[in-house]
Amino acid sequence: MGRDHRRPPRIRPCRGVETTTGPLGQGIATSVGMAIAEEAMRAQFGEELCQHKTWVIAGDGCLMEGISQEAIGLAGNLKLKNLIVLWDNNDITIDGRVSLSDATDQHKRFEASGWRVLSCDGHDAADIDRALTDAASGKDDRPVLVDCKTIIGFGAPKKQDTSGAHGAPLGAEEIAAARAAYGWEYGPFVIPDDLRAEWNAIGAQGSAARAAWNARVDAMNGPAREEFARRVSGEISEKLAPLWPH
Ligand SMILES: Cc1ncc(C[n+]2csc(CCOP(=O)(O)OP(=O)(O)O)c2C)c(N)n1
Repeated sequence: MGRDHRRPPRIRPCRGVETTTGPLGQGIATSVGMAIAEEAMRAQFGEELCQHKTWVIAGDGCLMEGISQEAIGLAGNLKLKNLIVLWDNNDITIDGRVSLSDATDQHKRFEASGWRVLSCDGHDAADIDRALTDAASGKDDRPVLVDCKTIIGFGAPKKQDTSGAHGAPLGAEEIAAARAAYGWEYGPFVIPDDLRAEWNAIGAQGSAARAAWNARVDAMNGPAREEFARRVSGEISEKLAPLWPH
């Protein structure tokens, strides 16, 4: 969540992502707000209509910003059990290794703030699946940090695990070597048909649940339905509207 610190958070930058942020620290703070909204909606409209996880991908930089502590502390205190943060723990920032500027033990920090902490190998799909299944199981009422150990620029022989892979193109030579390391034989932006079919099948897994949810929303009546629709659409309430900058 650290693309461009001059730009404000972006709403729905692509399908499946609700927000991204350039300013480090704002992403994790926004996600705590989203998880609070989920709790509030569930309390008011019930689990049949509101019961979802807030999934976050955050880098070292997001966790280094001061504001992240206020957000993490609030999430732990409020027991936001449906908040799951995947920490891209690659040990690299824009200027070099994290250890240049920070020696925080993030596991102890999150645990001290009331979070559950899990770990996985961020390059091993089966291990990621294990950790995410555990994180989503709702074993207790704490928000969850999943420490995903990763290598930035994985596969690029000279630039991997360095800040050289952070924000600049890898260059033709490194790209060719990384493709060879992965055994990836397709051209740029080509998605092979079999992989596309598998992804589409995974995407379709939730369609029955979605249709059932739509039916439950359609079955709502009266002012509750109007209020639910307004909130989901993001329209500001009459009470708040006068206070909102235009
Ligand atoms: C508040 C703020 N300060 C500074 C920056 C500039 N900046 C962009 S990326 C970055 C480092 C981010 O490191 P990390 O989150 O570890 O990302 P990775 O190197 O793993 O891609 C910095 C300092 C920013 N985006 N926001």
